[in-house]
Amino acid sequence: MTVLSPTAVSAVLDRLGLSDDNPGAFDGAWIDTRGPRLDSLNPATGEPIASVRTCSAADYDRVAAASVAAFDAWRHWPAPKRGEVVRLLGDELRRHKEDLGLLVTLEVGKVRTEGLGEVQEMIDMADFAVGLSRQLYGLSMHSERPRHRMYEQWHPLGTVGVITAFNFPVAVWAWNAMLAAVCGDATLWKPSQHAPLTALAVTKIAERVLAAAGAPAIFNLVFGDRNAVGIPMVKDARVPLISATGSVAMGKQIARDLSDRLGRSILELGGNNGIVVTDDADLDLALRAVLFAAVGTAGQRCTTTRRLFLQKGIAAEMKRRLVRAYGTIRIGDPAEPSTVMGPLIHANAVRDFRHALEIAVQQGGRILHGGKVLDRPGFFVEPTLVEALPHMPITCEETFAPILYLFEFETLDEAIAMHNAVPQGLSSAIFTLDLRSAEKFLSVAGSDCGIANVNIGTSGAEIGGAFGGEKETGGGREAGSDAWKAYMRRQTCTLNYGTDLPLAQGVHFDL
Ligand code: UN1
Repeated sequence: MTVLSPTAVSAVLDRLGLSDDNPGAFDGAWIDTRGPRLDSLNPATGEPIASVRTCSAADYDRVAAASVAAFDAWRHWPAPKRGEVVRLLGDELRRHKEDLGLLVTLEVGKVRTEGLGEVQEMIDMADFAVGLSRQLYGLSMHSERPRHRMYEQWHPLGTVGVITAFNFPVAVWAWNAMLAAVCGDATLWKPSQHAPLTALAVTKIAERVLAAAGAPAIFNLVFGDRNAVGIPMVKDARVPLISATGSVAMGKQIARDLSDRLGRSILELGGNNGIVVTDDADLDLALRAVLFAAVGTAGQRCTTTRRLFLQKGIAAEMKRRLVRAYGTIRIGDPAEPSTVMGPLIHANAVRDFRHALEIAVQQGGRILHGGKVLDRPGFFVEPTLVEALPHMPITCEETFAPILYLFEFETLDEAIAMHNAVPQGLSSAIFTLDLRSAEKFLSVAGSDCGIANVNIGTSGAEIGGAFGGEKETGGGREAGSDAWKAYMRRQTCTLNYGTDLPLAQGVHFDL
């Protein structure tokens, strides 16, 4: 059951230009692709919403060629003019925020506010990229040679292959596509198999904006599985950069394939994020942050908090509060505005949840709350708290579900060592009111993650910072700060305006 009637759902699909049977590729025109049809399911009901035709390898090839041609034209547009097109795209996304947000809820099960947040993240990225279009700065250097000038400049790179996951079905595309667009690149998007409709809807909006602006079709889409689309794209020498979000196993495969052709990558892979709570922490704040970070999005963010380290003095109290709060989480229809936690994405995710808990118990873990799959249609589970022992192997793995492992510690050094003792390195946080503890956590002897926070949780990063992580998270950085540099090629230029030819390093080459 969902609060959205079938008529309401069809109205949203209509307004976003989606039909019962949608084409799965856009290269400037919507292509009648040749791969099998795939239903997009509503994870809250298990029922199909609409279907999309997937691409064959030949379809991929055609779209990639068109994308390269679009890049060829687009790169000559001045960057601020490219920014103007991105500004129009941001405006159009604002106009469709409600419908797109609802579609995110329908297709991937995010609760309403998170579905809308996803669209807001695209809008924020558009705004950021517009400003950036006038700030693609290079440095100038003082040459060691007389009457020489040295500087660097940034040129467009090419077509960027963007592989996104179901959990941020459009925001992560925007992280890449908005930057790529102002940098003068085209994007070739392979959306998640579980979220094709939101990708189609966004591409249709982008299509209209590009056409109205007289811009080349730089936002391309290829919907299909790894064999038809993913692998050909990663191996395609026409695509100089692959930006991929997904599992560590997927990232390793991509890295291997790219190394064969020395292609570039931005990898955003698994997280296993921890929060440290010290004895002096503001426990009210810590509790609220842990709830959002561990239970929000049903535990399906790469930034989800999966491990909680509690100092001995507050551990019992925090556990009591957590168990009480977990008991009040409203699980259910994500389209219902009061729901806090929606479903997992599919049946396999439910199986992984069960499996991880079985192993956790075998390894000595004790379930304090939750652990069950809900007996209702769709893919719902209980948010779960597990008292864990240090070094339980399952706690070193990322299970994409709302399971939070609880550990205790005595000293901050011990907490940091436990925190860092996992292969992933995405996001981390400490709750403390002590300046020394906070600074230690942020210091070189502290968290080894790409993101480290004080008195806020591990998830829900703003777009203004560079997003990404270390170790098996893959090392990539997307969104804000200077992440744009990955989407351009740097050229170092030395210009001689004199009449002599002095050599660098004092070398003489006299004939
Ligand atoms: C992801 O889960 O792939 O920081 C990205 C966050 C979001 C992005 C998560 N802004 O939680």
